Amino acid sequence: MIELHSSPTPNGQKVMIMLEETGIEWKHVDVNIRLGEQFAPDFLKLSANNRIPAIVDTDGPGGGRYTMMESGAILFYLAEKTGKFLPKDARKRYDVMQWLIFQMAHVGPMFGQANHFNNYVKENTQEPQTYAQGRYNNESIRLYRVLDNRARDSAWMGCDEYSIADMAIYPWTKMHKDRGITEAEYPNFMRWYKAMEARPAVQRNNKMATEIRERMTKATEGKTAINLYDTKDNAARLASATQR
Ligand SMILES: N[C@@H](CCC(=O)N[C@@H](CS)C(=O)NCC(=O)O)C(=O)O
Repeated sequence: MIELHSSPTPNGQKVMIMLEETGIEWKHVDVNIRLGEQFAPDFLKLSANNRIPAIVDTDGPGGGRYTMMESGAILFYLAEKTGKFLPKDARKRYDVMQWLIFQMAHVGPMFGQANHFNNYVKENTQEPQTYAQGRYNNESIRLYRVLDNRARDSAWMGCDEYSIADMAIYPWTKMHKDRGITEAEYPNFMRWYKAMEARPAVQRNNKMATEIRERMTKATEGKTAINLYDTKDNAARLASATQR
């Protein structure tokens, strides 16, 4: 049984999609990052970097509990454990690795920074971060072009088979309309995106993500949400949660 300690952000959802696709027994353990639950000492034992997602496999390698952080590593782990969505053929396997790591190294960090500065500016109108916004939004658009080119040359992002690379990329691209990505200009990306949305496991993920988000919003009512924009605050929270 896999416990997913997480929040339904893109990094959380990619693991949810994999769990739904494989049909493995799993459950979601809510870690409400708006309430700072990622700094709780018990969660830090699973994820030293105080970030979701983390998993606990109650039947890990060699038997017994095994815990993991980092969503990309978790996808490789689940693919190897179940023998699904990471091709055995060497060329396809390495292609999938490249595109999954492309997501981890570029799509996630750049889209994440673009979201961060766009939202920061919305909530702190007195100090617009125009340079940072421009840098990360422009880089995000360039990355959509890379994805469109890849979808022009390959049925799926990793290789000619659906794989963990697609699951890693998809949740990050859900906000493509807000970035001005259109079917006319990015037809190959949109072909792939629609193929993703047609998958029952992806549809189940999207429904679950909404339900979990609603549950977490309810849990936040009447409580003070933490300021995720202030890294000094986060350092102080982490320092108080961890002992050397
Ligand atoms: N490279 C990590 C990134 C994880 C990450 O940034 N998680 C975010 C949510 S998507 C988080 O936990 N944020 C909480 C915080 O910043 O305190 C992964 O892919 O697992």
